[in-house]
Amino acid sequence: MSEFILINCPPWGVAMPPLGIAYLTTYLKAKNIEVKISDLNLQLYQKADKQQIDFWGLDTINRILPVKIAQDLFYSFEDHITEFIKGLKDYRLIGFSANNLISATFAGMLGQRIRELWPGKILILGGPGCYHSWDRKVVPKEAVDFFIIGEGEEALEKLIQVVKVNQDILKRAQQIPGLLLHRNNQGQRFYPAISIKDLSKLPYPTFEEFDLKLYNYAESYRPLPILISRGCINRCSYCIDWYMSGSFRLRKPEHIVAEMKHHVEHYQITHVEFNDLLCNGNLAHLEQLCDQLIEAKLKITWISYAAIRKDMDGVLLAKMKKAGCSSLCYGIESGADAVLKRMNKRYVCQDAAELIKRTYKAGIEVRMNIIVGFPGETTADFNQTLDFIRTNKKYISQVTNVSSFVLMPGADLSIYPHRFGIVYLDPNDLGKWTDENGLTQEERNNRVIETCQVLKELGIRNLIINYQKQICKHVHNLKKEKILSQEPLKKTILTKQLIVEDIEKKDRNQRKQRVGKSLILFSLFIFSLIIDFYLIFLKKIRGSIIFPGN
Ligand code: B12
Ligand code: SF4
Repeated sequence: MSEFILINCPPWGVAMPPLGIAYLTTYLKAKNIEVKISDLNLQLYQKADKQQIDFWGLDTINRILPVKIAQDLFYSFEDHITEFIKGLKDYRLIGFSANNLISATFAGMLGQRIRELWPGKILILGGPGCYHSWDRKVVPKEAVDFFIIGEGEEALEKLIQVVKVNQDILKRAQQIPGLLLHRNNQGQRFYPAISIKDLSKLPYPTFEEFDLKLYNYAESYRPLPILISRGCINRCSYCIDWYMSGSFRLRKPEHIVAEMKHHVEHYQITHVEFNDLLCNGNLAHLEQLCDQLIEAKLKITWISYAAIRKDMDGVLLAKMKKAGCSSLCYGIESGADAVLKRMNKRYVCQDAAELIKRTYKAGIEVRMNIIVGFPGETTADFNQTLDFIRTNKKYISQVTNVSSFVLMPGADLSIYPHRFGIVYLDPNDLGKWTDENGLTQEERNNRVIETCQVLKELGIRNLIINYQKQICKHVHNLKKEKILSQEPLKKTILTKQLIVEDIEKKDRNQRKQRVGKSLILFSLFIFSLIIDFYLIFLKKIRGSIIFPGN
């Protein structure tokens, strides 16, 4: 029996197995380390009643009330969780995987319960949900011994080796790049993990530990997730993914094709979803991949996110279609060039319009995402977005995500709010901000509603709507059903305060660094002036600088 277990914490998608844990288990297996997995997310989802299902609703995963939602989720499944914890008795090391702030909070609560029962267990937390310092603050000290920040394969392997040796665990663990002490952190020096250079050397996930029958969109659509790359080539001002995912790296096409072949042969799948941030970061690579997929004659279709690129021509798109690409979701985000510029997008609306037309003509379904209420977005800009949809409706099959803009801590917009005209209305609430035009959350919500109405009128599908009122409605529903825990909201507010403090601290540090640099430059300038004057003086009294006396 294995001594190690990895647990996928809710809420997360349930239509496909979690790729993070899948990568970790296959990697460890290749290193002869046996690890168990448990998808608690899926287990709770399967037990959920009509009201509880709401916790997995895409639009409930919002930063505004993460602690509250995690508490409600935890307490409403308490009996099942208690039983689940009993089953963890024999594991020495328990790893939680958290994809967002709610699941990180949930993992913290789970860790606390486990600690009460078995104080000696080694508890760790990894995944995007604990990447940032402000996210980690929702996890109590006693709940987790270590965080693993960023890619987990190498750090987890090293930690398990240390645990196996069972000597000086704390001392040795803190040397591991990517590992951060939490419970016993007394000023540890953290060494960030270096992104894995050659992704083709990582064994691809084989999903042997998962019961794949349990994950499904529908009987006819049973995809598996894969990655053809990690990282992103772009640097959008509102985004945190590009730096969380490390530098942009690609897997060799033959390695990707081998993975797809494996899935077809072992699981008879006919669909794959690329979980990449974008599939068209490197067009030459994408073309090679398509060539090899066509040659492999896999009866498989795939979908992916993609960025708007002027240089993505019809020939490549036709090849992608032939290679099985059935749908591309473009993060177009706005129909106004002024807004795209603020977003640091590398295209103008015309480029987006032309690319979706080419995509449609190649027979690939076009999906897109939209953000409304971006700082600085005027009513005229917003109307341009609606016009963009109207003008291009023929080509758009789905607007996957309509979001009211959310300030993500860590994004350029949050670090440099003044550059984007952002004014915080309440220092305790990051959700409350306005811009130079006085844009309110109500207006942002109204723009979401208006967009959805236009989509409805045009007959364009819309999958996810993110706006803040949804959250209130969700909490209100829970209150009505009396499953809302009685915990005060204090902790939520505290989290937001910590987020604000963190950003302010970061800002202060950056200011200090800037002042330091300016001081050094100024001193160098003064020093060079002194030398100049000295040389002039020397020349005056001796006639020459180099050969005195000449
Ligand atoms: C694909 C994807 C989805 C898919 C998921 C499908 C699926 N089941 O696989 C879909 C479209 C459903 C989705 C939905 C959402 N997503 Co999403 N998604 C992603 C994306 C692009 C990739 C995830 C992935 O597969 N990564 C590949 C694997 C290999 O990487 P990984 O999971 O990070 O795991 C590695 C490390 O983190 C670490 N690790 C992970 N777990 C553990 C555990 C331990 C113990 C250790 C040691 C290490 C470790 O090691 C792993 C291997 O290196 C990420 C972006 C990103 N950069 O991560 C966003 C992301 C995770 N999603 C995010 C969000 C917000 C959402 C939504 C809420 C969006 C929305 N409102 O619509 C929903 C929520 C879904 C739900 N119902 O719960 C955020 C989370 C932000 C945060 N920190 O809070 C991210 C980071 C993107 C973002 N910045 O907005 N998403
Ligand atoms: S293209 Fe997408 S993942 Fe890349 S920086 Fe922009 S928003 Fe982030």
